[in-house]
Amino acid sequence: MIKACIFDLDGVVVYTDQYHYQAWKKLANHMGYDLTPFENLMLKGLSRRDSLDTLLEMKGIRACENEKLMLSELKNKWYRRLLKDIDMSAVAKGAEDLIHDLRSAGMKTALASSSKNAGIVVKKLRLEGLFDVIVDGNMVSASKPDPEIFVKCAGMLKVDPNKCIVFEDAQSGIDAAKSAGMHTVAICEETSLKGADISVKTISNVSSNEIIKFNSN
Ligand code: B16
Ligand code: MG
Repeated sequence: MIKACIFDLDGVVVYTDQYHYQAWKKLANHMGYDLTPFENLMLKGLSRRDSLDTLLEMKGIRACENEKLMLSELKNKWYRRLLKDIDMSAVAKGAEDLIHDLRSAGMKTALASSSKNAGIVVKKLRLEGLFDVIVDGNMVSASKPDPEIFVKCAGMLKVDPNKCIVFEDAQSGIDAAKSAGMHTVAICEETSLKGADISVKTISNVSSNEIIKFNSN
């Protein structure tokens, strides 16, 4: 039986993945390149710095440490600007109901986001009450696909990793959850993610009963 549900933030609970994409695309344009939605899949779920390194490598751009710092600050400035107008319409349809249903059934819930801006989003949209534990990019040293963030959540919730199920929209997140020994639900509109136990197009397609009855053994 599953005892804890761990949710990614960007692209799962809120549609901020679109804002991250817009900001990365603007940065790519700033450097004279484009970034397609398909190329953006490689960046999803990674920390800001790992995303930047992936983007630079993808486009064959060399940059020194200072330039990388400047570029990642620029991307963050643009991302934060997009966050200014964020409101409840950015919350994924069905996310709050699903989390309420799972909590009513006795599940513990956690948020595990690589984003250092997760706190701003959670506070602005008043989502704190949905989670027993919140772990973000400021609290880990290695980002997804490293399992650290999920292992940390399980430890704070005091639940065995094998009794946890992770909801993710990025391949790096599915890989991280698998490495942590957890079960996975892939939320992915365009393409399928490899290795997930359950796959749905949006979080509104997740059945709380399926999660509650999921056989974790
Ligand atoms: P920041 P998640 C991740 O959040 C995003 O998927 C990823 O696109 C972003 O680069 C990363 O956070 C870092 O975000 O620049 O705000 O620290 O999907 O793990 O909730
Ligand atoms: Mg995500």
